[in-house]
Amino acid sequence: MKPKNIYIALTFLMTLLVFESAHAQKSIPQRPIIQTSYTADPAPMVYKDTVFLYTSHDEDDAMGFKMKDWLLYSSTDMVNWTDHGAVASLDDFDWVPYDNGAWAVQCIERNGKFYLYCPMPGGVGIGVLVADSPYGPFKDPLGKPLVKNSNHDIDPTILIDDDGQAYMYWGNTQLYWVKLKDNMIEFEGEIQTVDLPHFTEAPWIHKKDDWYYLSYAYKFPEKTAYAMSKSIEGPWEYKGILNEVAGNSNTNHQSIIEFKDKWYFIYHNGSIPTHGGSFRRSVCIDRLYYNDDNTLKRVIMTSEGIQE
Ligand code: FUB
Repeated sequence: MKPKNIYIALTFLMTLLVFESAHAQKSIPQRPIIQTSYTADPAPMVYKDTVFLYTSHDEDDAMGFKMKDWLLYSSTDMVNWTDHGAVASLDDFDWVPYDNGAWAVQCIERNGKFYLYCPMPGGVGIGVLVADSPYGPFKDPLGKPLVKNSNHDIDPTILIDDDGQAYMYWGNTQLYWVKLKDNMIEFEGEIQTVDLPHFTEAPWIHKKDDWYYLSYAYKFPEKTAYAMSKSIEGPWEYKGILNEVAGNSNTNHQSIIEFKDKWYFIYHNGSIPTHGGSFRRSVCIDRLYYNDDNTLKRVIMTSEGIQE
């Protein structure tokens, strides 16, 4: 090869390397907390001195949503996580007609029992499983959906208020809520609707002091927005964007907890190198902070995540 051609080839190679390296940096916004499975839709439950993190599970070869079971991880410091494997799956519901559709769950404890609310898309509904331990085994006490209200019955979020009344919010494009009886497996009263700007899905309710916060996936690709209220029954006041689109994933699904006097914002992105994406997602965690007027500071997604 002529020296001039060698020079051109080397210049081309260097340009390619610089481009690839810059691209790789950009496509890894955060090192996910779990590197051994694709995990999405994080639903943490603080119980005693432990965070139990239930997640959806994207299959390794998924090219669209391919989700069959729900995984559990636990931590006592938000840095080190123990893998408990799959604690529930679509097979736990006799009435579910398919083997792909294990979407975003949430688990909540009441009187020593653990209730896992499991949405199945396409109008199949939201089922509930019950166990005596956060690790399961979970059983279906109803043998039918708890919610079968519309084609939008996904993404349940549950909060037991200080007076003991339990509430469930859920929905996709339309947000619904209903009171639950003390047994946690029946409705009390009628299903209500709430309208929030550009509500897509993934509602999550949390409470701090005397404020209720309703965060949700906003538009598509999904950012996270939130609203606040002095009552869990609303009216809700829209407060703006809480987080930007997270790297390399069209969906997001946030959750917010306080653990050992710190607040955390838990979400998913598609950042596992090479193979991560909108259908092979990974759970990440960053800190959440409040302003003096109780509104939320916009989340800063970091590449380090939680380190201490
Ligand atoms: O993981 C399946 C669906 O994608 C969830 O139910 C939504 O919140 C979105 O994350």
